[in-house]
Amino acid sequence: MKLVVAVVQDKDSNRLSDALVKSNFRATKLASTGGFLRSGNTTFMVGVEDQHVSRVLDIIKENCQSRDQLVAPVSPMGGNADSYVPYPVEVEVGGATVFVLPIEQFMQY
Ligand code: 2BA
Repeated sequence: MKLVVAVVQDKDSNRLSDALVKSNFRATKLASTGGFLRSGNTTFMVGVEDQHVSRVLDIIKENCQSRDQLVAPVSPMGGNADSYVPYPVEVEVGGATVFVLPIEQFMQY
């Protein structure tokens, strides 16, 4: 069994949830924040049998698109000045950042 952890953009999260449920995969959505943009994204945890991992990855690929995002400068007040970006920058975000981890044990009580 594997745990698929996928960080996706909020704009894709409902579509991805619907597609996973429709294909009978169980998933948990967590509200998360990107370390670089410091804006909200969504992290999916999908526990899945090994033989279904590639189907889950396909569903993620089909439902998450990459977008260019303009990042406004954020004041470092109260934060860490090391990561301060003093001018707007455009970055390409997504489609999805995916990790596949082995699961040692899976229990439901
Ligand atoms: P953020 O950390 O907010 O990053 C958003 C986008 O900013 C990234 O898109 C990338 O294009 C750019 N970016 C990130 N760090 C950068 C840096 N040090 N210098 C220049 N540009 C940088 P994605 O790569 O598609 O990542 C989307 C989100 O996925 C990330 O949001 C983060 O929440 C997650 N993520 C990406 N790589 C990860 C990793 N290795 N470990 C954990 N989470 C990761």
